[in-house]
Amino acid sequence: MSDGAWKKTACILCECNCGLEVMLGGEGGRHLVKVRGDRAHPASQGYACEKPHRLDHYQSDPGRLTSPLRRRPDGSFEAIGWDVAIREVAERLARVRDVHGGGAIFYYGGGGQGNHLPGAYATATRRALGSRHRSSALAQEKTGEFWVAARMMGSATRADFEHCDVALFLGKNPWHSHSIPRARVTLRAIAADPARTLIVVDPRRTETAELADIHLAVRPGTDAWLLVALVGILLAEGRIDRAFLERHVAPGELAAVQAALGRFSIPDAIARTGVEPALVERAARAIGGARALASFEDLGVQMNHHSTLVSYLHRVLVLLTGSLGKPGSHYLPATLVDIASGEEKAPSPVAGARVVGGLVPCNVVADEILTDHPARYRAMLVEGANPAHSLAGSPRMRQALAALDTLVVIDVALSETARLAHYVLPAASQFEKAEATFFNLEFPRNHFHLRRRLLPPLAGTLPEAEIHARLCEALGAFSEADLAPLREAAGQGLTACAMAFLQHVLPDPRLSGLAPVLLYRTLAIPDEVREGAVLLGIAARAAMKHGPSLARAGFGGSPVEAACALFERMLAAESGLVFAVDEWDEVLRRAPRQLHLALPDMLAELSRLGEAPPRDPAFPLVLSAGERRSFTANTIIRDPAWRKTDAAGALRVSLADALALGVGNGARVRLVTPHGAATVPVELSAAMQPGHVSLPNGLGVGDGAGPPVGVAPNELTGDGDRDPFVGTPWHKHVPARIERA
Ligand SMILES: Nc1nc2c(c(=O)[nH]1)N[C@H]1C(S)=C(S)[C@@H](COP(=O)(O)OP(=O)(O)OC[C@H]3O[C@@H](n4cnc5c(=O)[nH]c(N)nc54)[C@H](O)[C@@H]3O)O[C@H]1N2
Ligand SMILES: Nc1nc2c(c(=O)[nH]1)N[C@H]1C(S)=C(S)[C@@H](COP(=O)(O)OP(=O)(O)OC[C@H]3O[C@@H](n4cnc5c(=O)[nH]c(N)nc54)[C@H](O)[C@@H]3O)O[C@H]1N2
Ligand code: SF4
Ligand SMILES: [Mo]
Repeated sequence: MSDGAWKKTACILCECNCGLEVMLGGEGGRHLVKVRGDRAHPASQGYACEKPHRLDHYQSDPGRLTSPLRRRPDGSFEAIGWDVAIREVAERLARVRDVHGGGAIFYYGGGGQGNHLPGAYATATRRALGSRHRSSALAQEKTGEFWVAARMMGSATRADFEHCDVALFLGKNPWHSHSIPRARVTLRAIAADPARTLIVVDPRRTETAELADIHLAVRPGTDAWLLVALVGILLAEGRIDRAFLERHVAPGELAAVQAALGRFSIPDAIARTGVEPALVERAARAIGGARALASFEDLGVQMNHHSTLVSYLHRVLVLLTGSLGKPGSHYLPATLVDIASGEEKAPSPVAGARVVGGLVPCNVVADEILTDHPARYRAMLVEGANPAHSLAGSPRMRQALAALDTLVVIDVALSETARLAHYVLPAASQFEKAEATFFNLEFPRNHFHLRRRLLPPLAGTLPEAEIHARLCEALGAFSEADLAPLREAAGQGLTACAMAFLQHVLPDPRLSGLAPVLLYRTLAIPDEVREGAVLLGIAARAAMKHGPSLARAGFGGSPVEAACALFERMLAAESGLVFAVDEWDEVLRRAPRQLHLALPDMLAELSRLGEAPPRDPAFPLVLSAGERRSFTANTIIRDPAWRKTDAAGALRVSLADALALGVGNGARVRLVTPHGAATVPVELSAAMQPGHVSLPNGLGVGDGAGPPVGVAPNELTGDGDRDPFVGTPWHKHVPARIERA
């Protein structure tokens, strides 16, 4: 039964966060009994894939936590009250800070596919603790792209697939993984139009590749060679945008790239990819002849050999073809929060690893803990992430987490990481508080969606905003006197609040870092959007940075007026809103005046691209550990019953390999890598090429009582297998063999 009313929210299962309408019902009216796409959502416009219809498996998971937990000396957990939990967590973290300095307190997470507000509030707790080092999943996928993009065009770009005539997907299967709005609609439209060309680079014949005009089924791990060939052909045939290059790139840089690529033989490069030369040439000519090229690289190349080099060569292709700043090509969106910073910070304290965008490479986290180095991390706060499962080399990650003086986990479930914690703080679900993400990267109209709370928090849980406010209070980070000017303004309307914030909080270095919780504690806003308080500060920053874009979206006037108007609209717009409207010529104004085609470190890396290291004959196969499928969504939904298909998470194997091994569909095999072994059912797949096998992402989670369902991919990976520049893992290229079970 339901109350018959559709309520607005969004899907939390991938970064698209499609707008949804749901009906509540069932026991206590707390279940999501009906789900459909929300036509009023500015980006998804009613679109939804198959996954959110089963979102109640998230909301109503029987494993939801309902009390803070404290670890006993024997390793078991006891339930404790919130006051005790907050006091003891604050005391333990403060002790680490006082003895070893805030640098010893490491923060991981801050939100997943649907929830970024916790990370915003956590900045206050981190400030109160003096915590300097942090990371998140972005530092095991995107940091290489961010780092080269920042140096080449100022920032990472996105592309306008809706209006491109050539679409290129590198190591990405958007049919399942999405990442662009209404992916299947857009893919079908490109495929159906004879004037447009869809190019997919993937060893597998994916659902996206099935739709493609050109499928370049490279041998796993050879994308750098493919890009050398594609760029080489464009240069050799002069299919480059000279006018664009003359305007935006120093002439010496084109010459440097030409020289570096001129050292390669194109036929040899193509031969290494295993693709038919005529097909590579066709792709190069389509790219070189494009009116507008939109391209997207993802995990197939970013979690693979040469990942940073491939990110670089991909951008060389974009710049050579002038695919920046015109409709249908790449753009730099107006953002609310810059989640794609490629700025380099001080290296990590123990391993000395390169830190991009403030994120320590995930693959060195264990190295930063498992050492007697005085600057090692001794405490960790994990929130909305499950690193014991999601980061490379789970056994070593567990060892590292167990070596910490204090591990605090904020989660809705007793995740693999939470099970190792000293304290677990149960969060309200994403439908029991206001939530949002900063994954909004559209152009020329960019949107934002603050979803309102649909239900009161499950008894015993708290929204993260409240948890961080209480932690800051317990740490003595601010006093009632600090709140007084904001409290006083609260009675006089939003403009007064914004002015008080700008006058009393932002200029005071002690208070500015605490801004999120100060706003949360003082702004008078409805309960359904209470956790949106931090957005006033974010709107103020956006008004200062992107004033004209906001003004075109209807938020004009002085920065304070614009920020207040935007903030009010964020709170009111149940389906989300367009907060920025741009013009295409804005893109090249937003980028640095000089774009960079030649990065010396990447050209040096290119010159080292040579013979592949010999393969260990004990592991003749390449395992891609973590494929996105119809019913995978990281570890957001833990109950395997949510999967309509592939509940056990089969290992996809080519027909040739299955025949050679003598295994049929459904047979259980032992999958062995240098790092571990697992038993898994086989699915014979015509999409796989011989020598390549593929495991789904996000399986191998359980309630801790029985064995987990499916294989946890990182029991089979190791954190040493990583990119030399930014430390991203090589999960799509794990040496493996199959044994008959
Ligand atoms: N259904 C679903 N959607 C999701 C998610 C989910 O868990 N489930 N997760 C979300 C997240 S967090 C992310 S980061 C994105 C990731 O989205 P994608 O990167 O699209 O996802 P994957 O399936 O991991 O990898 C993409 C492709 O890389 C290919 N690949 C493997 N080896 C190689 C290679 O050597 N070269 C090339 N070119 N390709 C190779 C694989 O065959 C696969 O088809 O998906 C998001 N969307
Ligand atoms: N081998 C291999 N490993 C991979 C990948 C791969 O392809 N192969 N993919 C990687 C990628 S791209 C990513 S993005 C990561 C994802 O891995 P993580 O960043 O670790 O994120 P999730 O698995 O999404 O975990 C989300 C956690 O948040 C919890 N949660 C849900 N809602 C809330 C809430 O409202 N509040 C709080 N506090 N917690 C909540 C969930 O219970 C879950 O424990 O995995 C990575 N790991
Ligand atoms: S595309 Fe992503 S956000 Fe949209 S409905 Fe599917 S899983 Fe949810
Ligand atoms: Mo991801």
